[in-house]
Amino acid sequence: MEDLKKLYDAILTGNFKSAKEITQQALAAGADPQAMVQQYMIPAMDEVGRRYEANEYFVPELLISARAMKASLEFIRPLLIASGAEPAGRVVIGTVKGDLHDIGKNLVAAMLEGAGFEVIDLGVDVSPEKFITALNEKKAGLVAMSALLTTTMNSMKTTVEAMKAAGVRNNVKIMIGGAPVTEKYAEEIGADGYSTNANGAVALARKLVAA
Ligand code: B12
Repeated sequence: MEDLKKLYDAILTGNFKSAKEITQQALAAGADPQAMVQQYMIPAMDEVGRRYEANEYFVPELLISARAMKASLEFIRPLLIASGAEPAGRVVIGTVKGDLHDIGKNLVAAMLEGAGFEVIDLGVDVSPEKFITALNEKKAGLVAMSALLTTTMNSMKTTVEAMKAAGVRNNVKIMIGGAPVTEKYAEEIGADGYSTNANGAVALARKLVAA
């Protein structure tokens, strides 16, 4: 699959048109979708994350790479589902109640998807009840909450408490993030982890599903 190095490059450089074309051509030529994801696409997003952490890439580069990854995954996802390949984990993600900021949340969702997680994105202004319903329906092992406002951070606490009251807290790992969130706050509300950025979110999710 030598020419699939081009797919790696297209994702790394955020060329979504190329990513789409190469994916379609490779699949038509009989390439193995799982190998494409594992050997080229996830490594490309891992490298994007590494560059971001090294301050070689910034938010715009992350976003365009994530867009290229998504473009390619649109063709691959149905084939993976049909083949019954197991995702790395299933994550329910959303921006908490009262909060409409979704750029960071979308980035985290895209990076998780790029890392092989199945992501159920509930959008913004997500109530505790909506998180709980999705966790029950989708049998997700992870929940990821985002908040950008000091005033809406409290919705994370309310959601954790509602999860406890609904008896679902012990079935899931909880990760939180967003600019005002700190490790101390994560501990305070009883979340299992927090990260300051999308790349760290992937490492955290991998750690939490392995625990
Ligand atoms: C864009 C923006 C908006 C846009 C949002 C558009 C959108 N679709 O998201 C709009 C214009 C709608 C908006 C509205 C408001 N905003 Co605003 N907004 C911002 C701004 C400029 C950028 C946020 C952003 O996208 N950052 C880029 C992303 C990539 O970073 P990020 O979100 O932090 O995400 C990263 C990490 O935090 C982490 N992460 C994020 N989520 C998660 C989740 C998990 C699980 C993990 C592990 C990690 C993680 O990974 C991400 C990627 O690395 C910030 C200022 C700033 N510089 O942060 C203000 C800011 C957040 N907004 C602010 C305010 C006050 C508001 C308004 C109340 C303004 C108003 N008076 O109407 C409203 C609130 C609306 C609402 N109810 O939510 C304040 C918040 C102050 C505070 N401390 O509470 C800020 C800080 C601006 C300021 N300096 O005053 N806003």
